[in-house]
Amino acid sequence: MPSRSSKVVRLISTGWTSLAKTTKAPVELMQEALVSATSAVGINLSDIGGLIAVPSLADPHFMEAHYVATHMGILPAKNVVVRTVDTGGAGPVTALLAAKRMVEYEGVDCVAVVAGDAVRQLSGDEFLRRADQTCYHPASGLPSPVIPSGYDRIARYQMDKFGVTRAELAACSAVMSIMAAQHPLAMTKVPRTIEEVLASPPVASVTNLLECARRADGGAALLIASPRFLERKGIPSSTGAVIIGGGEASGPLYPPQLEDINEDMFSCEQATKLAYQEANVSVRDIDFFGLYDCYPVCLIRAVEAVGLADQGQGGRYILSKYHELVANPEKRPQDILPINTHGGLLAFGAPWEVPAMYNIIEAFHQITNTAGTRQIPNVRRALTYGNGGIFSHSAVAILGNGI
Ligand code: MLC
Repeated sequence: MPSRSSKVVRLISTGWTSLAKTTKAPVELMQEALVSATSAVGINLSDIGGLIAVPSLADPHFMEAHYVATHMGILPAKNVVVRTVDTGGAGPVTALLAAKRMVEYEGVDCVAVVAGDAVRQLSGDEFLRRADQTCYHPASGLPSPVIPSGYDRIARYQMDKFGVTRAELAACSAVMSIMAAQHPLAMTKVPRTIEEVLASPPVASVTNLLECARRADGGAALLIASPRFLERKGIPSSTGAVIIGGGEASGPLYPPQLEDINEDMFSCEQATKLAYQEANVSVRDIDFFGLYDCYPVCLIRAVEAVGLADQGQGGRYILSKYHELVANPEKRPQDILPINTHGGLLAFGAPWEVPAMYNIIEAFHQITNTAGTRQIPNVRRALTYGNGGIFSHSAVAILGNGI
């Protein structure tokens, strides 16, 4: 474990906007979230020495971070460095780890990470036109909608190779809806059943509408700082969570044909292994998991990668948790399943590349004991995972309470 030395880097504050459909531009959502994060710890935008932004789909810009920093008046300024990170939906976690390195090795004392998008603002056709382009390649053989079709291919691989069932896939959405129903900001207010998920309109061969990441608008921000910054600003040194380790790995932008898929294309296992190594922890040390769940197979593979279930058993694990949740309505969901207490992409809401921010923010709330009715008792360490493209990038960060 890291000592309380000058090398300790903390996630000191988080901020976010509502996920309701808005007419605001992504950059405005980012600014709203960032101002909420800075005011929570009594600092100003001028205190920020570094900014990392992830690009939006609704209003993309050349050098997104420079655009955002200029729009917000963070630039021009001396000694401010900004960077755009593009690892798809893994972006926020990649950015969190990059911010840690900026503090550790580049002498930046306070770094902001921002993400925002407004994909609900786009018409369905326009959203698909843009989304289809992101993971498209003529050799992929993926029909529109390209992203759901890509995940569908992986779901079929998982069914063929490991015997994952249709009910196990649907259970992921049902379980996430049970979690979301207890979060005031979540888009999904009412839990759904496996039967309802299976009865929703088909989008691809083994993927229905309620098994797709839920399109949303929204912005989110993180503040990462050194102990020196906290001291200078008179902020208590134990504020927030310590970033204790992380790992990343990559896969292809689009999956091979079904018959050619093998385990080589996946990257979450390697990213998690590296993160556990750097943080010097194992699955038994993690009290909360913020796992990417844009489609059920992503969640199923994630519970296996982090070690909550053996390889090929992730679907069974989630289905058994669904039955346990339904059979025990008097129990708090987080006492049955310490995963995505906010409801994830499938049920909380998914503004394109923003959602891994929510995994991090929920981990922050759990670690700082501010998760309200969703609080898991005594959270000492939390794991957050972001996935980009169609299993094309995995970033895993482990946070701790510093004790
Ligand atoms: C959709 N709806 C949901 C839902 N998904 N409701 C509950 N839970 C969900 N998970 C609702 C919508 O709110 C809407 O209701 C209605 O269903 C129709 O949805 P739509 O999106 O307006 O429909 P349509 O235009 O027909 O498009 C359907 C779709 C699209 C499946 C093609 O929604 C889609 O592509 N979704 C996936 C988005 C996605 O892939 N995101 C990136 C994930 S990959 P109402 O009442 O509002 O009409 C990733 C990695 C990365 O995260 O790098 O990005």
